[in-house]
Amino acid sequence: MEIKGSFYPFKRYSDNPILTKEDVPYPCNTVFNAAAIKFNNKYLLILRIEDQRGRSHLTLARSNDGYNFKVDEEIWAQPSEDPEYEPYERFGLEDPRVTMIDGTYYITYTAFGPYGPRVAISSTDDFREFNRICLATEVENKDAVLFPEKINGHYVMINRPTGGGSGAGSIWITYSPDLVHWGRSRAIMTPEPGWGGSKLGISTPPVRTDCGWLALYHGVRATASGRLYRIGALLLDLENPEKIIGYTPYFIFGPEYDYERIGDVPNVVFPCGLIVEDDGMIKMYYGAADTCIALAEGPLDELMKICQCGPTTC
Ligand code: M1P
Repeated sequence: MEIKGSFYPFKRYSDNPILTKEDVPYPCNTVFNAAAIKFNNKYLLILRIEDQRGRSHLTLARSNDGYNFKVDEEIWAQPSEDPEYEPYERFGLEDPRVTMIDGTYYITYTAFGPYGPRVAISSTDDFREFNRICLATEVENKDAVLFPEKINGHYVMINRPTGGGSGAGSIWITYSPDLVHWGRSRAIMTPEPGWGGSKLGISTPPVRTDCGWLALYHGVRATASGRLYRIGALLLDLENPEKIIGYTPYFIFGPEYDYERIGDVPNVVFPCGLIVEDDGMIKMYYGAADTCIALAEGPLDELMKICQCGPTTC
């Protein structure tokens, strides 16, 4: 197979990590796995912050330049007390991702409770209100992202149900007329022996490019000393997003530095947010070792090139 471009398109920011628990203005255990978006010309991260009970909530951080963030004093979203949500969010809100659709911002997150993890969706127009829309899946499902526009009249979500059998840890796609009722679900990518052999999950919301929907995904390999989380990229057909038209069969980013190797969960890089700048550079915000947040940057065209050296191309 001919490899076009670099294996490693992302360069780490020299002052990584960009956020640690020391930057959070109240006591907590860790800050990691943040959604990212530009709002009112500012960079905004939706942080997953784990408290000292081991339960997570969401707090916003803001920046003028995408590198230096200030964390809000107040928590933005905590487990709901509404009886419809409470049993499913009791243990926390985890791993947010954000997508703008028709001017409204939609947040997908993992609602975690006694029955297990399930995907929830909320919305906001102003990043003040956090309006719960629904619990979108049953349990044992997480790593969900929404596409930034309806496709063929439907909202589209990618997520990762787990379960026994050969379907364990595969990436799935599902459709909805109203963001509440989801169906026509099918698996689009399943683990193969190698760097993502144990499970896969989508990492970042799809970005429209001329060639297809571009998204990052994570692959997990179970090793003798624990799980290793690394990142690949994939391209989905613009009209038929369940069709993979290119992907990196190798990982393009993995834990190397101490802040990625050492922490509450070692050897984890876990992006939940991508921002594509006007000059074609991508900012990838990722949780490192489930303990802090770091940033890496790379050119979009390089990422597109290496996606297209997978088994299929557009
Ligand atoms: O500890 C690594 C990651 O493990 C889970 O991710 P996944 O279910 O995709 O394997 C999540 O808890 C995630 O938050 C965490 O970073």
